[in-house]
Amino acid sequence: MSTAKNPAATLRRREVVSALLERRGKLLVVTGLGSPTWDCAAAGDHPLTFSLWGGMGGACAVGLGLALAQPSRRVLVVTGDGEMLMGMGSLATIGAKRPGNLAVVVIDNERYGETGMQTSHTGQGIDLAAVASACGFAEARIVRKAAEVAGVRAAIHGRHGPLFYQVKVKAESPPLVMPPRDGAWLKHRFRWTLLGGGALN
Ligand SMILES: Cc1ncc(C[n+]2csc(CCOP(=O)(O)OP(=O)(O)O)c2C)c(N)n1
Repeated sequence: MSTAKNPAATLRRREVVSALLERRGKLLVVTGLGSPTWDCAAAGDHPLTFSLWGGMGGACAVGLGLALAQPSRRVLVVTGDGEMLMGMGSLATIGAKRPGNLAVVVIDNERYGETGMQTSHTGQGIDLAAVASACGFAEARIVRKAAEVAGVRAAIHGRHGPLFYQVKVKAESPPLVMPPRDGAWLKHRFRWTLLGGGALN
């Protein structure tokens, strides 16, 4: 739904995600299922990316747990508006725990892209950034312009959180780029890289 308050999106999801993951350093990344996972894989497979292949609604909860367990590391959740809507209660829990090292980026195409581009709630005026703001996030806003993306990346690495960015993107389906598929292997690789080999004993 394009209105004066909600103009047609111009940002392209792959460009946004690859810019956000540029020079990511020690950043820990959790990806919401479907298209946001393909976007992150397209930016390059990485041992410190934990991809959720099917757990819809769980990305923010996993990111919160990670942020609490690893307070000296920055944690980024990259997810979709549909996935975020399913896990909306996690925003309240993040607001209650207020992890300063957690950022959430919602790639908002206003659609359930993966299952046929059905209009989601954000396409009918529901403002997830306002929900995050009401839940006490340190910063929560909608992002529409390419010029804002570098600032979001800088905030992910340095600003005291929790942070929430709802990035309005065009509804498009770029070519699938999939990360490794085995969930147990992904978890072990992540833990090994983060904690060292002893963590797997
Ligand atoms: C519990 C559950 N319900 C439904 C699905 C099917 N499903 C997979 S991806 C998806 C849509 C995700 O939409 P969104 O998070 O907005 O991502 P997009 O692909 O639009 O970027 C759905 C409904 C699922 N995997 N799990």
